[in-house]
Amino acid sequence: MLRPIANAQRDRYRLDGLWDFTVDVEGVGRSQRWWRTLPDAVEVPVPASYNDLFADPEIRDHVGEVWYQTSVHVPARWSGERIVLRFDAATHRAVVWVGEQQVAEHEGGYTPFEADVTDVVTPGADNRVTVVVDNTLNWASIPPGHVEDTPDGKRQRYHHDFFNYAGLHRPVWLYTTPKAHVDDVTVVTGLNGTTGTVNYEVEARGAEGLTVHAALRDSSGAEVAAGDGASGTLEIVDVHPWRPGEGHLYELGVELRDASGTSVDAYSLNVGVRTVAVDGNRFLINGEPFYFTGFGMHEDHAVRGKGHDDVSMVHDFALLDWIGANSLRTSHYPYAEEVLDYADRHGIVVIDETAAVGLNLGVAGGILGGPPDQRTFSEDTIGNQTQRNHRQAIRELVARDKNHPSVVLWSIANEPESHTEESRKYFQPLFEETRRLDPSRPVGFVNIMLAPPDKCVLTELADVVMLNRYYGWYTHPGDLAAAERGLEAELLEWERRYGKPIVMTEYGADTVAGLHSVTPQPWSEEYQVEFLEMYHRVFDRIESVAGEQVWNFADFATGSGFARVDGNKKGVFTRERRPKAAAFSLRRRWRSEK
Ligand code: BDP
Repeated sequence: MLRPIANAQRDRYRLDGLWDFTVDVEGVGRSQRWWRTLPDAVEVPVPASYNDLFADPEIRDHVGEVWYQTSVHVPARWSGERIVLRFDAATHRAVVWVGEQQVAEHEGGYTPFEADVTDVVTPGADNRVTVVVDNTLNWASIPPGHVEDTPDGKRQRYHHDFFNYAGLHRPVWLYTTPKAHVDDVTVVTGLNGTTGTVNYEVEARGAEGLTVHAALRDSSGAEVAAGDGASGTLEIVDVHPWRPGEGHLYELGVELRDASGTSVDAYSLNVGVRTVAVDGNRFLINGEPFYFTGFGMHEDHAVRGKGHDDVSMVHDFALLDWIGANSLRTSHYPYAEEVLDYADRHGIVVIDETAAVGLNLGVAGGILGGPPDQRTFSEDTIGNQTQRNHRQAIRELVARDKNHPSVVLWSIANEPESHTEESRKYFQPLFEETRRLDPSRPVGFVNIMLAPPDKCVLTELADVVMLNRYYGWYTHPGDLAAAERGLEAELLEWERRYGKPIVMTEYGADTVAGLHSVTPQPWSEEYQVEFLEMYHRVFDRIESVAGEQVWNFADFATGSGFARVDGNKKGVFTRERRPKAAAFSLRRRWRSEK
């Protein structure tokens, strides 16, 4: 799905700002047709999570629907154009009305959706847009969860370890295209010595009789290659590749032209020419071994929750640069498209993850020990409908992110149950689907410590072994010598059995900033430093380790639990992005040695 752009043929508005907002506490909004008027509305900012805006637990912990409404003036000059309303994200599902008419419905909280509203809006007038957003997680949703009816009301339960922020987290757009328009572009790049190749494929709508022209320009605007036809290969002589640390980009412009050569529609996107491959136990970018350094992150900030904002994004990337990180994982859901654009431009490597987290009833709130009597995969829990939604989430992720050079690896789930026959049955078709959708990138999933090398039945389906391990925290807390032995033995076993690259996608220790200890004790800054250094000694002894991503970049909000003090404290930075001692130790390692 292409992002809205503005050029000679297209226009766009961002509908960000204050919208009217009502929490549907009684669940009556739909029957009372709140798309007409929202009763007792307050104002909320879009984009943002709504949970922490008000000093009100009823809003913060609401389970169910909330309503957003705004009015947008559609310019008269837009009449005759195709007009589209796009939501970059509505967490976790939404229904949209323009005026009286329902125009869109979407399941899944982290991928965009849009509606052609050409015949619904009135150009030259104000038009009412209403969205109902539902934060409920059920057994079929991605991520899954379930709602408990208690004497005190509904309670949302889930098996992942971050707060269930909800709302309109990302920009909302009203944009135009010509009626005959470019609907999708897919780009796959290659390198052959000093020549770069860009395979492109254009899908157009309403474009009978029109031809496609494609041209690549370098950063000075000079054309370096061009071709005609809805698909083709463009060659760049003396190519400047995209590579980690250097986000060199070309611009691909595609045009629909009529018989006289006039441009009817045009679309352009950034292209980084690079290759990705797995060769034995090495992860290759442009044919060269790549070692991931960096973090699993979260879209998480005080007050705005998961709301995207460029200020925080630029600052987070500045800290990644400061510390010497070359990569990140979008744990545990697709991040805002702005983040991937930024990573493209700055040469940051991305492991792109779906929101399939918590598909594991052996875990509760990120911690081992869920309800013992329930099976993860069953008709009453995670079943066929979940799998359908999961497949759809993968489709939407690949459709959205396939053209980003920064994305080098798909992660189709975080820490699912992966040691049972049922898990194999659930996941095998999803691996196949991901490869079918994008044969150009490796595919993996993130393995949990409950499924060691001799028990995991999914790793053989993956190109890369991605592991989250907590030796020295959830096992052997405070005993780093025993932790070191356990970690090394396990990694050697993964290496021996699979011969694939191993990326440690999580390792970390909760740390209270400012808590110090002469002998390194868990929760102290000194312990976090020694813990990470122990892991690094082990990684440096094992040839197949192809990357290290610390859990987590920053402290983040979670649901309530006795092991979470004001959230998860495994950040190397605090939630306000102040460094803990570990930040300096990582910086020494990543900026000098790695
Ligand atoms: C892992 C999860 C991550 C948690 C982390 C932790 O992947 O989301 O936050 O553990 O417990 O299980 O800190």
